[in-house]
Amino acid sequence: MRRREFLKALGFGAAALGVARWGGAAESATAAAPGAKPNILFIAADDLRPELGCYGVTQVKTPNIDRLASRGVVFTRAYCQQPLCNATRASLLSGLRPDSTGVFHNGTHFREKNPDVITLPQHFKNNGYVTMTIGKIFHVGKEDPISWTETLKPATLGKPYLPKPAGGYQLPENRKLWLQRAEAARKEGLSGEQLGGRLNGPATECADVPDQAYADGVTADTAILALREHKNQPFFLAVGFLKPHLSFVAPKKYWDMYDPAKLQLARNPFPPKDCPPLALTSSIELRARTDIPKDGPIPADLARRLIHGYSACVSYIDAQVGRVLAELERCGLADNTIVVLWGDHGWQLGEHDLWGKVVNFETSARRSSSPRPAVTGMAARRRDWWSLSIFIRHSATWPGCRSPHISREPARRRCWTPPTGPGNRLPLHSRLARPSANGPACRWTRT
Ligand SMILES: [Ca+2]
Repeated sequence: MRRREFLKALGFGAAALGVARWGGAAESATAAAPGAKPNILFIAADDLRPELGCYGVTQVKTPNIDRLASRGVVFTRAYCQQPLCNATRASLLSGLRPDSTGVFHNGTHFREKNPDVITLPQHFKNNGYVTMTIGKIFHVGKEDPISWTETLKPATLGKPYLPKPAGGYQLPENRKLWLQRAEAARKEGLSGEQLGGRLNGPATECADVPDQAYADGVTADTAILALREHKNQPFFLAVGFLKPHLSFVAPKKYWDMYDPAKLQLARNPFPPKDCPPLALTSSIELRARTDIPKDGPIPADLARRLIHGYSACVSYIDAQVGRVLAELERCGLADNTIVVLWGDHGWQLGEHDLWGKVVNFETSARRSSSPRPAVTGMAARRRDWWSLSIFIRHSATWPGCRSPHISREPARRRCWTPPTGPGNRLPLHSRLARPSANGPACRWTRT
């Protein structure tokens, strides 16, 4: 897609700027003033599969995201560069491929190898925006203070905090278990990945608590407060939700939205024919949970509970997205705000007998992407292929910025040279580094 086409897709054509009123049935369109700076609401969800109502999936209930998508552009063929949090987020936020960032694992900070890279929020900051972040945008522990005017402190809308979550849990028995494990790990002197591998509890939790009992409810509250405070200046507000990442913990009311007996289990719970073992994963992220067998098959009733929990978490963040969008309207900001919603990669929910990410199969590499243009009548579905870094590179041309996003792919030697496809077209590809290999997955066929 060329620059002009991308701008058109976002609703910003060369001739005129349409402005829509969020949530209203009747739309109004007005010409934007030259040089206007639309606000950016940049919402991320961790490990969110593109299995939402707006993608034609009826099993998962996401009315707020569906409503957002109905007024924007849905990318139905968006793929991550790498199905792992840190690598894909470093790629997305820098506009550079993993070959260029040098970030292939969760342990590397992208600044170590790219000290001068201009990130997307940094670009907006350099162009006169107030840039704010709350929750997980960069990978946890790999934050980038220079990108932000302000890193928001978690706050609630006057409601008291519940007891500080222990490992993200709220049920007393889960909190007790997690704290015991944490204390034991501390006495053993564990650190780093060893400590992280020990700090786990059960894979799911269904507690009858308010939204603010878990981090994402507080993140939504904090974003709402930020909208109220900064509504009179151009802003780039990044809101990073932690769910539906493991553990699948969500308030009971979101679990109650689903009848577990009606949830569809994976239709292909077996490895692909002739699949090399290197392409699979041990599902260690799930297996490390205290209530999950360390090996062997995942029983159907457990698989159903996991899918139930994942779905509840998706509906939980959908509700938080809805609360933030409602505030956007209440503050009178909806007419001049571009909303982008994205997931960092997919997740295997039993497909190919795998649970988790870190594989290159479709269900891990494909991701959610639904930028909402501030323009009337731009509901559209884009079936052409997108990768995260391409998406952000095009974002260099977003309105409100005087200069292009300056990150460029340095002339580094690629770890892997993608072959050409039909018509000498380069494929879109995801990759995943194993200790002994760097595994690419190519996609040529446009469907
Ligand atoms: Ca993730």
